[in-house]
Amino acid sequence: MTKATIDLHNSQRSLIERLLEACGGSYPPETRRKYYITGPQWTATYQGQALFHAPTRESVPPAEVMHHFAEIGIGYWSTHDTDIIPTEDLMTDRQAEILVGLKKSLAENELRCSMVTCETFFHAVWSASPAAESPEVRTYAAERVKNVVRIGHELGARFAVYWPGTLGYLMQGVIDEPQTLKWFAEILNSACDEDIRLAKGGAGPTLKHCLEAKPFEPQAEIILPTTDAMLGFIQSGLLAHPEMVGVNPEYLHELMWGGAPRASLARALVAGKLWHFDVNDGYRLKHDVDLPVGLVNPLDWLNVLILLRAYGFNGPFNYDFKPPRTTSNWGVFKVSFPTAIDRFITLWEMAGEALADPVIHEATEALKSAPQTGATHNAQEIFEANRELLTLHEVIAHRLFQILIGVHRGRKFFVTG
Ligand code: 3MF
Ligand code: MG
Ligand code: MG
Repeated sequence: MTKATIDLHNSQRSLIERLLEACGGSYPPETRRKYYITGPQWTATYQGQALFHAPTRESVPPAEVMHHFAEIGIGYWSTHDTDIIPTEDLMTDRQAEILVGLKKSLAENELRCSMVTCETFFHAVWSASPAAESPEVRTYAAERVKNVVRIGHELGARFAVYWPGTLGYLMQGVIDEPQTLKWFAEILNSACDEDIRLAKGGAGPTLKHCLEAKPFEPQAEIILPTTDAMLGFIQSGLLAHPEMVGVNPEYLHELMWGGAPRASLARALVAGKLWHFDVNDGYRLKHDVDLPVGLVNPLDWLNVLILLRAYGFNGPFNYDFKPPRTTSNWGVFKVSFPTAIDRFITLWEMAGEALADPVIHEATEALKSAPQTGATHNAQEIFEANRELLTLHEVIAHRLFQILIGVHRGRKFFVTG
């Protein structure tokens, strides 16, 4: 880069810093660190590439990512095996050396590794999925997930996540779906068995193994497309250790099939399987844009966090988003991560305010103590007894909007003319 370009970039950065300062509302790193927020290596190093998009950024090595996370106030780091170890070095002595270096960087930055995940979608070996017809591919897949479990213990992680994005097909009828599910279960069973073996050998408690669903992409049709499908799969009888396996829903993945994320989360909660949550934002029935949290559906996000707070889920919130490709490398750490975290914290605190809000509280209680007619066989009479009370649903929805825009804290709009 020429000196002129460097000067230009510096003056553009000053402008962005000044405008961000003018926005206000940012939290200090100590505050951010109080939330169970995990920063993925792959989010930080995402280069802006896509099927029709060339990269716009440089990749960022783990030690540098950790340094930025520490500065921002992100307390936890998550990673795929291949984000940190090239495929050809996995399960070799080189892997052990890399892990020593990573542990050092984690310690230097006072960061903890929360989650490890196995890349079973990118490399050509997965072109027919990890649960492919070829026995050797499946054996390799089992070795890879076992290795991820070992890496998890080595780095002190508590969670392992599996996103079987290639478990599906582009062309109808070419794979045997029930057989694929059985093969996939065998791979997960290997991971759990390895985990039990390590735990018995003194490696500490077993990890929480979490399945992540996405309805399409990279396959056209996915065999386990939703969090509900994952919950069904966990109880299918195919898993040797269903108690070790839960789910990692991703906010946008539920919207992509047209679901309501809050309802999907509720179903995982009542099943006792909501263990991990990928946070981001995007549009219903469209592709996986992975936008930063709260930029598309802030009201829905407020409601999601109300649900999670009400039912005691407080993380990990894994920042599985893609910093927009218009954002620079510098911007990823100066703007993308901090603003996404600050919006999350604000929404989380607002969710607390909603739960304590006297209007919502009184409305909810009133609905629950509706007049009882005793006419258990008379539909019309029961309905009439509630007729006016049910208007409260709209009052609650209105109040939630007011909380989102701060009316409950005295914010006023003066419309003139
Ligand atoms: C793809 C995803 C993945 C998974 C990751 C964790 C790259 O849409 O969401 O992110 O979250 O593989 O297992
Ligand atoms: Mg996604
Ligand atoms: Mg995800």
